[in-house]
Amino acid sequence: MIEYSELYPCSNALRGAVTLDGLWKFQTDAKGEGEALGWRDGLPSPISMPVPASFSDFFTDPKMRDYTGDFWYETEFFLQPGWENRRLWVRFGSLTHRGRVFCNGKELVYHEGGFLPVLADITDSVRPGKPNRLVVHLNNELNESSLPCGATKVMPDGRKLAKPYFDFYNYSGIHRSVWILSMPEESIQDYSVTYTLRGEDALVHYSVVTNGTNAVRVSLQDHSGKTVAFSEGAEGTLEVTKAHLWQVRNAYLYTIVLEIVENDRVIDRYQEKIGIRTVRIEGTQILINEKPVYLKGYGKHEDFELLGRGFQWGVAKRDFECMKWTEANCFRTSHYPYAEEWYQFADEEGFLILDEVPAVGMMRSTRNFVAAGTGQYTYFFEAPTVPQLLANHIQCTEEMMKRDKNHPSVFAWSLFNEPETTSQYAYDYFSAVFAAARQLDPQHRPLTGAFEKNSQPELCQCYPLCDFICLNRYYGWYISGGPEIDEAEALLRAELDKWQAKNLHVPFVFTELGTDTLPGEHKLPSIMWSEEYQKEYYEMNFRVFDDYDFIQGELVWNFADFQTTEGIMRVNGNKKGIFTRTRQPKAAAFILKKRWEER
Ligand code: CKX
Repeated sequence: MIEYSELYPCSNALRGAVTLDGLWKFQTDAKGEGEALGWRDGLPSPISMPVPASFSDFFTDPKMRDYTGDFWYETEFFLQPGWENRRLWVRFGSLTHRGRVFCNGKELVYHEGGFLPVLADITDSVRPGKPNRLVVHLNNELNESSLPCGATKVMPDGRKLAKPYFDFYNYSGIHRSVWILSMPEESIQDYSVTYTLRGEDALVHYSVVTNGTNAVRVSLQDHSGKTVAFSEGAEGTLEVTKAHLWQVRNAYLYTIVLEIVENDRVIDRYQEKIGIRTVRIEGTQILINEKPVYLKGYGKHEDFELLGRGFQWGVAKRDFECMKWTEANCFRTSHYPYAEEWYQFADEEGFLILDEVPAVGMMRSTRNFVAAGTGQYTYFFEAPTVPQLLANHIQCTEEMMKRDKNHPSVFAWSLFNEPETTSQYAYDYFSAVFAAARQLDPQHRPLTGAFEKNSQPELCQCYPLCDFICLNRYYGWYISGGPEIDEAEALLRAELDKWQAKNLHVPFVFTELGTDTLPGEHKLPSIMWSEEYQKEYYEMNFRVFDDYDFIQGELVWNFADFQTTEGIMRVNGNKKGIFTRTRQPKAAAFILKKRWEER
């Protein structure tokens, strides 16, 4: 279990939070000798590097852009006045893919996994009134027990190169904000909420974890700041009369205020926005607040020009505006948990999130998308790295659920993307992942994962583990594309008929479908890669979906063009975006907009 608090930084009269975002020092360490040479005490010849951002796309030298191995970041900070006798933490939104943190030369924490927060208690390492040196030692190599999976190739000159088993660039660095947090000695560590709807009213069941024994009290404020419910005790229920529900694309957020009270004095306070809503699956329907919802939206990436995977509020804002313009209501955090700010934004905008762990690349192929799209078979789970992979997978799932559990936007958890699922090994592996995950979410949200073409109804061993079934299918692109699109339609219908014949009575959601499309490429009649073909492909797929009532959602691939590893199948990245990488619509965007406005 994680001993530290994953709560998002919050500041008020009792808690402080300041970011260290800005220009840091940076140095690569190709020989991995920085540790022995004492770089924890300061980098010998650094260059400057923006945080948060991936380092890759700032460089003009390809060897620096594709740098794989150890690298270091460093910055300096002062404590704020009044922070001398406080408990102090440093919090990284993520360190990709693994990192070790040092404060004034003292090693504080090592964390594996590049997409979830890393925290270290710096209380005993900092010097009030003096500059404090924060150094981070990172590594971005891929292997078959890392999430995501891949390999690291050593070139004849000794240089390392990432060989992802996945179709997105191996962006690395400090991608999310870094915070120094000041907290009281006795503090709120965690909280969970679950909901019951009772006619017009709602019950908010809460439980609060602190690191002390003093009393806890909890209140709920409405949009205007008025307290509408109050309760005492670390566990309890807030009764909200005439509750405003958090609805899809019509969000209402309350603020929950948690306090620790010692002798009538409040010694810690944590406040966060929450939304009252329920999630349930009934037969083939996904119910939010007991009403069926059809998922309309996208698989996304954290990806943008120059910044790579670095979080930027401006990019998030534009993405939500574009998604709303098409009347989308949902996105999948393919293929890793995103920066927490995405979830806060989705909470406000009423978007549903299918939250995904970085369990991608679980097929031994560096052109995995081809294997996955065409149904080529590759074993994976028989490999000897499995015990460590499984441990990492469960740890990631646990950290993601702990971090994201209170967001109303998160309606379900995706525990994998396109692994090999047809062997007994795969079943054993995923049974362990699902069993662990079932214990973790206080709201018991549905669990699923995205299945690729190999995972056919007669072969897949793992779909029974899922509460609803997500299909990534490319009939008309990887299979029977262009002039063979009629055949593609027949093949898609044939597969759906087989699923239907199984009478599973669960919802199915398409979590990927799409065609690479070069913006501005026009052709009449259409050919593959043209904007016209992207439209025709979607029209065909949507026509089929509408004939199967167990299909309860369509998350198209991808929201926007995104960067990948170079190769003969990718022209400066994956071009399946409905929007370009700079977020301008391709012609198919208007097809989606029309369809989703009417659905
Ligand atoms: N699915 C058939 C995983 C995504 C890829 C996508 C693609 C594949 C398709 C597999 O990460 O980008 O090839 O476009």
